[in-house]
Amino acid sequence: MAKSNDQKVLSTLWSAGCGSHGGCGCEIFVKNGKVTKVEGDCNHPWNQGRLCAKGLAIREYIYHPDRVLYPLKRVGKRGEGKWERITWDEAYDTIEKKLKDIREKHGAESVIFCQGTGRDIGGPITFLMYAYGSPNWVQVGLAGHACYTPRLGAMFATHGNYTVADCSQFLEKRYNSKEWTPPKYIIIWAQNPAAGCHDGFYGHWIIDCMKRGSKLITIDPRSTWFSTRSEVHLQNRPGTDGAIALGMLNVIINEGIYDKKFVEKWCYGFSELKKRVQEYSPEKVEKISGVPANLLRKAARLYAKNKPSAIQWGEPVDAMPAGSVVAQAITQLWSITGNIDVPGGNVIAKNSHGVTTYPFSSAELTDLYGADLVKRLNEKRIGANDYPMIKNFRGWVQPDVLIKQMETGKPYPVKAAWIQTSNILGGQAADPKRHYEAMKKLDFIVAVDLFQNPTTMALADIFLPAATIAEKESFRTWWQPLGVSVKAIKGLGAVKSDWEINLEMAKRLSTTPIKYKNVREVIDERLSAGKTNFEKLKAKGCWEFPPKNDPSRPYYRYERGLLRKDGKPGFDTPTGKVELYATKYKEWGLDPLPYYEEPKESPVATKNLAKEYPLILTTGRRSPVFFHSEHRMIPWLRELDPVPVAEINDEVAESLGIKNGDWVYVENTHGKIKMKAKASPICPPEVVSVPHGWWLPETDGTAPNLFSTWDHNVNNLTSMGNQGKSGFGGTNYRSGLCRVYKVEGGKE
Ligand SMILES: Nc1nc2c(c(=O)[nH]1)N[C@H]1C(S)=C(S)[C@@H](COP(=O)(O)OP(=O)(O)OC[C@H]3O[C@@H](n4cnc5c(=O)[nH]c(N)nc54)[C@H](O)[C@@H]3O)O[C@H]1N2
Ligand SMILES: Nc1nc2c(c(=O)[nH]1)N[C@H]1C(S)=C(S)[C@@H](COP(=O)(O)OP(=O)(O)OC[C@H]3O[C@@H](n4cnc5c(=O)[nH]c(N)nc54)[C@H](O)[C@@H]3O)O[C@H]1N2
Ligand SMILES: [Mo]
Repeated sequence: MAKSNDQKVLSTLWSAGCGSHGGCGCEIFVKNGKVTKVEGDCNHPWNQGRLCAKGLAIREYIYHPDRVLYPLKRVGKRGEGKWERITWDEAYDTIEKKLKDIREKHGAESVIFCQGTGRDIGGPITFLMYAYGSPNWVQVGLAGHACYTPRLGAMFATHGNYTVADCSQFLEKRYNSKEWTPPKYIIIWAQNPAAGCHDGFYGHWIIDCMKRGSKLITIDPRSTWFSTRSEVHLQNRPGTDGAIALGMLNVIINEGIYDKKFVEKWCYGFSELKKRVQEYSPEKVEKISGVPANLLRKAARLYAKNKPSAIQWGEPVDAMPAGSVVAQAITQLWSITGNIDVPGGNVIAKNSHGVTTYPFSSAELTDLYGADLVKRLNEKRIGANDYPMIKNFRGWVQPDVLIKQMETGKPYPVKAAWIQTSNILGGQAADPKRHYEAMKKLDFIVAVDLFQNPTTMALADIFLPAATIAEKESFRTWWQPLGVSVKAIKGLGAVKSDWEINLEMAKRLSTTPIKYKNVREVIDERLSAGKTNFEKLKAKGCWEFPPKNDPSRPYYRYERGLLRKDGKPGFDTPTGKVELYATKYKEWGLDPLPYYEEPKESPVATKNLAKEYPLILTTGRRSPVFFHSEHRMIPWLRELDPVPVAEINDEVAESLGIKNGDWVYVENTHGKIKMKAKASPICPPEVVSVPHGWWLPETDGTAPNLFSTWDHNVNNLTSMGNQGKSGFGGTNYRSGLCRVYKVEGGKE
């Protein structure tokens, strides 16, 4: 876009730098080996030249004076902040020796491999973990595994594949594609796509659809940019979305406005579902959720009667009591209306060209490391034996079980942690103090990051410096298109890419030989499943859509036999149909039909507590300029969002003597944190909305201050152990109780 004499490198943005769920095509401008600026690539079909503030600010991230550029060894006590620069050889040797000793004495399973959200890390971290022989791959402290996995699990069980609102993102000509049509209605459910890229979905796509006629329905306790442009806004009490979905199903089924042909031919268990939803009349749902029955009816009718229509949903669904059950109910809306894998409906999303980064499938794992390892992994994985859905769906540890196991040492002790791309204490974990106490006792902790943060300062013994996206080669298969990231500059200092680090460690720790000589060989082998390689993709501008008739291209794949291994028409489920009655849930000892479950802490469930803590706390409102706890040190971004802000209803604020801009405490039974109040009608009277991941990199990083994380991280008000029956959901990230009052003196 901009005229420049600098060398222009096309690439695909992902971590590290912009943070984000990534995938934007970008132009990295380079002069004398230095990045001068980053812009969006107009030719990339996903972002079409646009780039978020985090992407535009990557230069400030790469050259930030606080970036750690050399491996460090802790020389003082944990948290003292005393570090010594070491060579990579010393770092690798130390880690190799420690981890081998631990494996010998306690078994490989006693080492946990910890990541944060997707980013660019799933591939390298599982690769290393399996090479070492541990089954314990985890987002530490992500209570109830409340991000994405509950929704994925529900979709896997009910229709065998993931779906997403169809904004033409799977077609290279995008909005001009002949086979695509815009959704008539888009329901934006528990998500604010104006604030961030969500699981490979961009907010501006919705605006592009609106320009082409799409209308909106929003389901969100707060007002958002989208809700104010919606025909219907269902402003529910946080955590009651399961009831909303069941109420909408009730209306659609009882009024006979579902897609009868689709249900008859492609759905299993309709009569059982019909019976179940009778328990959820709109009037009953009004009592639970606060949403007027007639508004609920209106939303259900608009969605069902206008085909095609789509639903786009967010993380609060995962964090509901029984997240996988709420997700199941929502999937049934697009199923019974026949809005699945149709243009403008909920389209099935697959990894482009069938290329996967992670998790390596059991078949691949067996080829790589042998059948014994795979068998042993499943036996030892933390939480897998407690929760059949954890065992049978994805290779994660159950984090609520993990924290107990770290504390008790039962059934076996956790001895060490490899933390890569996660700020456990400063953003990810519920109840970070509990995690701090438990992890402080581990024998050995490695952190791979780019900056010191509360977790690395408090816990790490060795800090390994990772490369930014401009300093490494990588690839991206997450939904589509297939993309590669190109190394635009030489890494600063001694930084290495996550793949480089993990490949080297895997070679040292694996019990069987690792065949890859370098990272490029790993990347090319992964890409070979798509009959392409790194250089070919780079030459094409860094991205490519799958060829015609590839199963990863839409639409109507269930009719064309492109979803099942046996090549027969139908869905990839035991019955070959969309399972409204989920036989897999039944097999796992769960209710095969959806139901409503009240949050564990709420004005209804804990009436007495609500007298003391009368407001409902919902946390984790995304900021468009930060990715979780990242970016607080980046000047351009911090200027746009300088302090943590609690949104509170203006009339409630007035009644509490709180003015816009006052410093307030948000407090509950777990503790209190400090935020600046934003008094406005954004939140309804009963709700307070607080962002997560706040720490102040400009303050003292050593313990006990740890960059002020105890003062501002809202997770100090959350807890572990509220998971649903499946092991998923049921946390209090998105609905708990609190009170708010002014900080005396009003100062920071
Ligand atoms: N209260 C509350 N808490 C929440 C949430 C909420 O809604 N409310 N949301 C939860 C959710 S959904 C999630 S997914 C988690 C996310 O939690 P995390 O993914 O752990 O997010 P961050 O806290 O930003 O920590 C990421 C760390 O990785 C580093 N990093 C970034 N990119 C790279 C890279 O490429 N390589 C390496 N080696 N390091 C990198 C960053 O510098 C940072 O220190 O937080 C959860 N926490
Ligand atoms: N810029 C940026 N983008 C991000 C992230 C980031 O940190 N920064 N994080 C990424 C990650 S890992 C994730 S998981 C996603 C998460 O993204 P989302 O979960 O979609 O988070 P938000 O975009 O904050 O939208 C949540 C919306 O749900 C509403 N909400 C809160 N509680 C409830 C409830 O009980 N019911 C309903 N119906 N609505 C509720 C909130 O008011 C808010 O408007 O974002 C991803 N994208
Ligand atoms: Mo997430």
